Amino acid sequence: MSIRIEKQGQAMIVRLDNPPVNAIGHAMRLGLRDVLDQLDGGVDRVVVTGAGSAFAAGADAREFDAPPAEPHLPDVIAALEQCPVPWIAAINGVALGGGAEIVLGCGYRIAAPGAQIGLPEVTLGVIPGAGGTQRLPRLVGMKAALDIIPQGKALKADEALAVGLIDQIADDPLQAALALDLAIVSDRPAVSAMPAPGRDDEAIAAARDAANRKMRMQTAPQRAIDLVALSAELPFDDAMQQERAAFLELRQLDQARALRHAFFAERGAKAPASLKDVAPVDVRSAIVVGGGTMGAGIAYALDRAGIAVTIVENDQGAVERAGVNIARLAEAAEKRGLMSAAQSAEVKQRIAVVEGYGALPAADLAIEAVFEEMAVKHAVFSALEKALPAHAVLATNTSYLDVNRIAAVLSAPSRLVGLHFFAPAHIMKLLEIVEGEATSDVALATGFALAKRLKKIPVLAGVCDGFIGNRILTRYREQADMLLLDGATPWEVDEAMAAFGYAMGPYETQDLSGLDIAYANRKRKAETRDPARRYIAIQDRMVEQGRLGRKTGVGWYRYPGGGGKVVDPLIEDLIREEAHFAKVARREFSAGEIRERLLAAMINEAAAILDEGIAAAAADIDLVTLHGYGFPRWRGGLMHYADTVGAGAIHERLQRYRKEDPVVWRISPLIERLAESGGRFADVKPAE
Ligand code: T1G
Repeated sequence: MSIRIEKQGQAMIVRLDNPPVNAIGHAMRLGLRDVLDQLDGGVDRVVVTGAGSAFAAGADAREFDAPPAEPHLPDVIAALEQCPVPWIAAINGVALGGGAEIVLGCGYRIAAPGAQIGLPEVTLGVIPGAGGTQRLPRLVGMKAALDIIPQGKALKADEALAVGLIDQIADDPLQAALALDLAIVSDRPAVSAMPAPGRDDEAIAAARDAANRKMRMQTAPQRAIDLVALSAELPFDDAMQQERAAFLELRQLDQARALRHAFFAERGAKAPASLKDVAPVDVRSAIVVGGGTMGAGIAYALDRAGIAVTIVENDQGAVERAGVNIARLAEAAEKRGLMSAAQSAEVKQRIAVVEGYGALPAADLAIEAVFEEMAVKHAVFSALEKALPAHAVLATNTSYLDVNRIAAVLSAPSRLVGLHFFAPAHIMKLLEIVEGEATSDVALATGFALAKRLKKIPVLAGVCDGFIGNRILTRYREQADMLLLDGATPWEVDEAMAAFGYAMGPYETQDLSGLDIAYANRKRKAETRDPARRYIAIQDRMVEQGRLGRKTGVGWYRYPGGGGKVVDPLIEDLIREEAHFAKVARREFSAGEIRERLLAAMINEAAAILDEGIAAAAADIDLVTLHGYGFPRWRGGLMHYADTVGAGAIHERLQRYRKEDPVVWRISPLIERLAESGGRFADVKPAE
């Protein structure tokens, strides 16, 4: 029943017990109601606590697609709040969402020092639906409640004590609850009976502004603010009805469905079932070849995961530069309070940087992050194969070179796997794990085990140009450039995609990363480019004019200093000139059409990636677009969004575009099949 009951003297201990994190499902609500129904005179207190490391992770979000089943959590909490026997919360671990709302319904709240209490419902596109919007402001005041709920914050125990959310911190909250003098509890009103907070228009306005900035275009945070504000206006029971109605409405909206999808997709990102009996290499020591930005970031991430790491560079100057890069990362972490000065010094001292392969430790894993040139990669792997023990897994961080061709230089190509990190490697959670034709199960399993240790989100990718993310990005950028030639401006494109939910459009993003990277990529592919495919040379001309983006102070935009950007009429002239050479009759594009075309181009490419088996599932493509390419999280990822549009509607758009250019708009057969069958990308199974 997800509840375990234990009598100790006159106390009844109720353990919320639904491993692994005590999500509050129907069974637990029934169990709590049974406790309330069966309480007899022999009990002077009920202590509610969590089994295992969590108190409760909140309502079971897997139930949100089904009709609500009684008893509803707000009713259970109201009953425990009004229970003649006082309920005391012994908060042993995370108490989130409905877990925190149970705590708010209790008469006294004791937390362990490491506990966290919070109401993160807005991160799932809903609002606290079991009294949180009404009890929290009564307990901690309007301002503190508006700082917690609209951004889905969780407070550490000391922070919760400081705002009055809990009454006490104890090493053993259960024992403290059992020993509590009940007079303290009986003398105080239930939280719902506490005086309503005063209205605080300034705090409300500040909360709305913060939500507009940090949770732009999201519905739930604004609705949460409405409800918290209501706690100053309406009697508790009336406001509770509005809270309930809002929760039931929000949980069925696209945004909540998308955020739930993202939440569960992230937790489903694990090694494929085929590897379940494969023992990965136990990585205790690793080599990173290349101490540039990426290599240093990877080395730093490995060190933070407790792996002994040595960076290899090929001359003394590069060794020193690598040391500087590591120092920069450690000092930045120290500045942000993520580590002490002593810890920062230890990192700098612990991460070794050596010249050449002469005296490497017997590492279990090597990751190269060197120049994207096949000959350079081959030299590195030949040297690694000689220098490391035979069990060591060899990994390439290449963004787009052919992993099979890289592996061909090895006498044992099965040792090689692609580990495509995203910059900054110690922060970005996405890790594309690329399976070459020869990659062994052990090498692959080692990649997934490493992702888990680094707390990254692993996505299995097959070998193709750009794997999953960069292949989609290439189509996104190509289609955007075509819109420029045909009549749009870079700023119209950026504004259109910002209005879709991206923090930044494609052109402002390119200015950030630098136009020279894509330029080199286009040059690399020049000989194999399909002559029948329309080619846009705007960016080539920009790079050749030295307009590389922020790093040169001018790219698509001009950056006059001070961080701002301004549009640059010279770019419009350059685009018009290219259109003239291409004999293109330019026209206006609405923001809607810009969005439709760019998204259709990405979805079409993603469908091909899925159909070819480069990605194993649509949800994997969602994780890549969410965690590597800035796709708005409240849209759930590219393929989740595509399913909200529907394959049929996408197919119609592609058919229209194909009339203009049958090469660029060749329609993925998967989209044609789904349009025909009415199926969803989410249900596409990996090709056998
Ligand atoms: N519902 C269903 N399953 C959940 C869950 C939840 N709320 N939280 C976790 N799980 C599953 C998760 O999918 C995974 O499953 C396993 O538990 C371990 O999770 C009425 C409406 C608590 C900080 O938003 O933030 O309450 O992969 O890998 O890293 O007002 O889970 O093992 O099959 O994340 O230790 C509000 C969501 C809900 C908190 C633990 N609560 N959870 O992190 O483990 S809405 C939340 C988390 C609500 C009320 C409202 C984290 C965690 P599997 P995990 P973790």
